[in-house]
Amino acid sequence: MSSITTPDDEATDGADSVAVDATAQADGATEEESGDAYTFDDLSVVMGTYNEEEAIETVLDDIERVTDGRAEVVCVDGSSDRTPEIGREHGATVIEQEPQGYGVAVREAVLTPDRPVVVTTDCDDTYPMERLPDFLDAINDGADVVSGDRLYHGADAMPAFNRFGNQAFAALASLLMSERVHDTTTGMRAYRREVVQDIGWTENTGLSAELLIRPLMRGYDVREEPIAYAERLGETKLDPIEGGAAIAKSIVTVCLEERLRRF
Ligand SMILES: Nc1nc2c(ncn2[C@@H]2O[C@H](COP(=O)(O)OP(=O)(O)OP(=O)(O)O)[C@@H](O)[C@H]2O)c(=O)[nH]1
Ligand SMILES: [Mg+2]
Repeated sequence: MSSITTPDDEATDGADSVAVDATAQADGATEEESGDAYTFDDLSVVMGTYNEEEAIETVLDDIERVTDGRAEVVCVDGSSDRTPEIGREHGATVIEQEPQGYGVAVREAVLTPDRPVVVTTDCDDTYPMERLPDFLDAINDGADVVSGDRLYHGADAMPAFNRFGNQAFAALASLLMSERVHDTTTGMRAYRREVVQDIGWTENTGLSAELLIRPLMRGYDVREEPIAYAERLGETKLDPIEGGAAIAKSIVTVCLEERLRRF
C-alpha cells in the first residue's frame, strides 16, 4: 500500500516506508505538533524558463500578488529573449543555464532553494498561482508532495492530443505502480524540501513523472489536488511525439527501478 490520496479516496498512510521516509514523516509530525505552520515566507516557487517573455511577467505578478511578495522565486533560464531580464526586474533569482531540456532545468530549480517548501510551475500562465495557499495548506496538513491534477476538471484548454497522452501516461503509471494516479505530467506541485533533496533524479523530459512516481513508490504522503488549467501564453517547448515517447520511457524505467529497489 502506498500513500496517494485523491478526492475520491480515503487518506492512507505509507506502509512500505524505508528509513528516509521515516525521517520525512517525523519532520512533518514535529511541524504539526509545534503548531508552527509553514507560511509564504517558507515557500520557494521554482520554474524552468526558456524564451517565455510573453508569459513571465504575468506569472511572476500572480505569485507576488497571491503571496504578498513573500514567496521566493527561482528561474533556471536558457532563454535567448528578454525572459531573464524581466524575471530579475520582478525580483526573481535567475540562474542561467544552456538549454538542455525541461528536466535538466527543473532539477536545478528544485534543488536550489533553502526554504522548506518548494513549488514547481511552468512559466507559461497555464497553472493557477491563486491555488498556492491550498498547496501550502496541504503540506501543513502533513502531505510530503501535493500534485496538481489538471485532468480532474477536464483540461479543456489542453490540446486534445496532449490530453489523451496525459491520460494514457497516468493509466500506464497507475498500472505499473498498482496505485491509481490521475495526472503524472503536471508541472504544478508542492514538495517538502527534504523529498527533493533525498531522492536522486535521473530523467529529463520525463522528470515531472519521476518527481511523482519515486516519492509515491517510497511511501511518502503524496496527494493529488484538482486544479484548473489555462491556455498557454507563448510557444510550447515540448514536441508532442518525441516528448511523449520520452515520457513513456521514463515512466516505465522509473517504475521498474523503484520496484527493484524494494528487493
Ligand atoms: N531553462 C529551460 N527551461 C525549459 C526548457 N525546456 C522547457 N523549459 C521550460 O519548462 C517549462 C515547461 O515547458 P513547456 O513548453 O510549458 O512544456 P509543456 O507544459 O509540456 O507544454 P505546453 O502544454 O505546451 O505548455 C516552461 O516554463 C519552459 O519555458 C529548457 O531546455 N531549459
Ligand atoms: Mg507548459
